Amino acid sequence: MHFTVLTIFPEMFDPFWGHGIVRRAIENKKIFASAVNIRNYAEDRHQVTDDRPYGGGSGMVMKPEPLAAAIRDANNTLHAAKTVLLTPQGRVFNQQMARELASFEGLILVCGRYEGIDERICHDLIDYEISIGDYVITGGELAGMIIIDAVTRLIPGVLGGEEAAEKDSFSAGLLEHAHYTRPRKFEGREVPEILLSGHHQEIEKWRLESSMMRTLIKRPDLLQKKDLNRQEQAILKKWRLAIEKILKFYN
Ligand code: 4GY
Repeated sequence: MHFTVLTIFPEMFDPFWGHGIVRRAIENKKIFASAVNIRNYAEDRHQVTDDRPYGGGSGMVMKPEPLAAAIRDANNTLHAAKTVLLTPQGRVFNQQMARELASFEGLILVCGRYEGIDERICHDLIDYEISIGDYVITGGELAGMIIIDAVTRLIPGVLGGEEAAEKDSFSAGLLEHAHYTRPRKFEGREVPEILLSGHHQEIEKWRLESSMMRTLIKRPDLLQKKDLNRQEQAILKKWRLAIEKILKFYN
């Protein structure tokens, strides 16, 4: 996978490329990543990338010419890449979209600043408009990092066998089970006994229960979307009944 980021702040990406799993993926040539300064494509002496909005008002808009030149150049270098604009007006990013993006050979991520980019860029040169959530940040760079991070860990060979992305319960539409490590007793609170037992089948059962219960309590919307197998249906029924009992007690 090739990532090219177009931004007026390419230095923001240096620490991102330089740490953790993203760094390892670059070192092992599982991903190729660069951040390119849109300013390099500005033709004027002062390399201006913004201008005042037509129709008036406060703030500045990113000029179309440098951005178009940058996108076209990236597209010529990265054959068959998809272009992604990070914007609160895009489709809200999720794991399924991460999987789709991971299937492409290259991604060109366009990071806006100021009040936004000239509308004609969005129409002509952008394949996907993606939002990382319903809030506004000061530029597309952090959003771009989130997309790259989520996509990178899905590239085959990026995670080790133990960490593998298919093992995430989120990829099965559930929240992760609870995790514990040493010590056995921390501030008076014990690790669940079953996790110390060495009964692998029982531990797997406990983890599925933990996943399902947490999803039911914290993110019931995820259960609505998910196809449940027999075992999962049984667990869910049990927890719903248990919750119902508690609620009855307090009524
Ligand atoms: N939310 N998801 C987001 C964002 C900032 C002005 C256009 C978001 O993806 N990007 O809030 N972006 C704005 C800042 C230019 C992007």
